[in-house]
Amino acid sequence: MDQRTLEQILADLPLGPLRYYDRIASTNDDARRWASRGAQDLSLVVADEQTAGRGRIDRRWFTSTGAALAFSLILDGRQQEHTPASWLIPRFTALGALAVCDALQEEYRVAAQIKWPNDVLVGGGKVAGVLVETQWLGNQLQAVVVGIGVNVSPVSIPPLDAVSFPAACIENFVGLIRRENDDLETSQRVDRWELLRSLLSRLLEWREVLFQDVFISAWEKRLAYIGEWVRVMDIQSPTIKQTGQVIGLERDGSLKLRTARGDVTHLYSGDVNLRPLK
Ligand code: BT5
Repeated sequence: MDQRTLEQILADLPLGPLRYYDRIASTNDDARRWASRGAQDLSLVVADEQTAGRGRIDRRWFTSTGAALAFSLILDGRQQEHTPASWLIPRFTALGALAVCDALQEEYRVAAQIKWPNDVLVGGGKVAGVLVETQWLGNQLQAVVVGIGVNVSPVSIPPLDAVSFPAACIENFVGLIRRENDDLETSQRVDRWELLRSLLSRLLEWREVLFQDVFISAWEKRLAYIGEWVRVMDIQSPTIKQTGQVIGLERDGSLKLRTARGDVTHLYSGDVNLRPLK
């Protein structure tokens, strides 16, 4: 891929300027630097390979060359002047995750779910992760950087000992799909750049209604483990903070859990990992 070709592929989307790299440390780092120098709304950083891709609390995110999507979209923070600061990270994380789910559904009929707060699962494995970071100047929000990594082909799946939750990739599911009007099962390769286009297009649509109830219900419909019991693990240490049954979302983006005693509690912090109890 090269910058000009990618610009052409994305030409029908109302994006800002694009930066394409064959290899970069982290698209989020580049996007944050760009944002701090006043990047335009919807500026986009895309890389084929990341050498220091990041997850939450600086955990490693693997992006191998030619096999995955890694990009960061810069959104102008001034549009969020009236949004409570505590809503920003959960809501924009869900924006990225929901766009991934929709694109997979629409392009490939692959059913994906959101493991609160920031993972996209297919067939129980993690195919994508979202890292949202905010850029402030004093108490003025300059930008929201939405970083998304998607595992597309099998080589994108990190080694088992490098991940704390089973990883998966899209192509392993697309081949199993029977396409409409087609008697044969097709083993179709996923075009990463078409996937990127579709994903960004869904993201732009959802952004228009990001703080409306319709967004919360779409997000809730995609939630993994609804009705199931989960362990809430501290992201820093392998300790169980609590267990509960996932019952849905609150308007502020917190996750509602019912405890064994029947009380409803809310999970606010993104610094947790959910694990099925079984
Ligand atoms: C995430 O963090 O899942 C957010 C990942 C965001 C990556 C994008 S790529 C573009 C942009 N630029 C960046 O530098 N980052 C963003 P978290 O929930 O903390 O998950 C991190 C954990 O996922 C790691 O500790 C591993 O266990 C696991 N992991 C790492 N790489 C993976 C991969 N390719 N597929 C599945 N799991 C992975």
